[in-house]
Amino acid sequence: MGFTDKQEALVKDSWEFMKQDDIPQLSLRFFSLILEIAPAAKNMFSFLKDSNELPQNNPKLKAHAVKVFKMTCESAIQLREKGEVVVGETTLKYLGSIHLQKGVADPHFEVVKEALLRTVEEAMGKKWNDEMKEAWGEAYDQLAAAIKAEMHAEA
Ligand code: HEM
Ligand code: ISQ
Repeated sequence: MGFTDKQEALVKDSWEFMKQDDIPQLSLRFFSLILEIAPAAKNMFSFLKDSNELPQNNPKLKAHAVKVFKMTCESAIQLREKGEVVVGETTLKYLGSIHLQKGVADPHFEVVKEALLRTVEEAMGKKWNDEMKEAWGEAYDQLAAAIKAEMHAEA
C-alpha cells in the first residue's frame, strides 16, 4: 500500500509540533538514545571523540540531528507525492560516502530508527500513537534504503 495523505500529515504535523520545543534538547536526546541502544557507536561520531561526556552544545551535533528529522519529513512528502524517496544525487552520494567512511553498516540503521522513533514518541507525549509510529517508521525506512543502496554501490 502506498503512503497516504494522512501518513504524510502525521509526519509533517508532528515535526512541526515537536520543533517548537527545545531543538538542542531534542537533538541531544536523539543522539543519546543512539548511544544508549548501541554504546559501541560512540567512536564513530566526531562530537564525542576522546570524551565520555555528551556534548551539551555542539552545533554540529544539533545540525546533523535536525537534518535527519527534516530528511525523514521530506521522505514522507515524496512517498505520498511520488511513491518513492528521491534524494538529490549529490546529497545521496555525499551521505553514502560519509557513512561508509565512518564505518556505518546496515544494522546501525535499525538503531537510529529506534532512537528516532523514541525521540518523537517522547516529544509527542499523549499525541503519540501507532499510526504515527508506522508513518515515521516507513518514511525513515525508505530514506535509509536509499542511503544504504548508495553505500553498497560505493563499497
Ligand atoms: C553524519 C544523516 C544514518 C552515523 C550524518 C550527516 C547527516 C546524516 C545529514 C551529516 C553529514 C555532514 O554534513 O557532514 C543520516 C540519515 C540517516 C543516517 C538521514 C538515516 C536515514 C546513520 C546511521 C549511523 C550514522 C545508521 C550509525 C550509527 C553518522 C556519523 C556521522 C553521520 C558517524 C558523522 C558525524 C560526525 O562525526 O561529524 N548523517 N544519517 N548515520 N552519521 Fe548519519
Ligand atoms: C548522524 N546520523 C544519524 C543520526 C544522527 C543523530 C545525531 C547526530 C548526528 C547523526
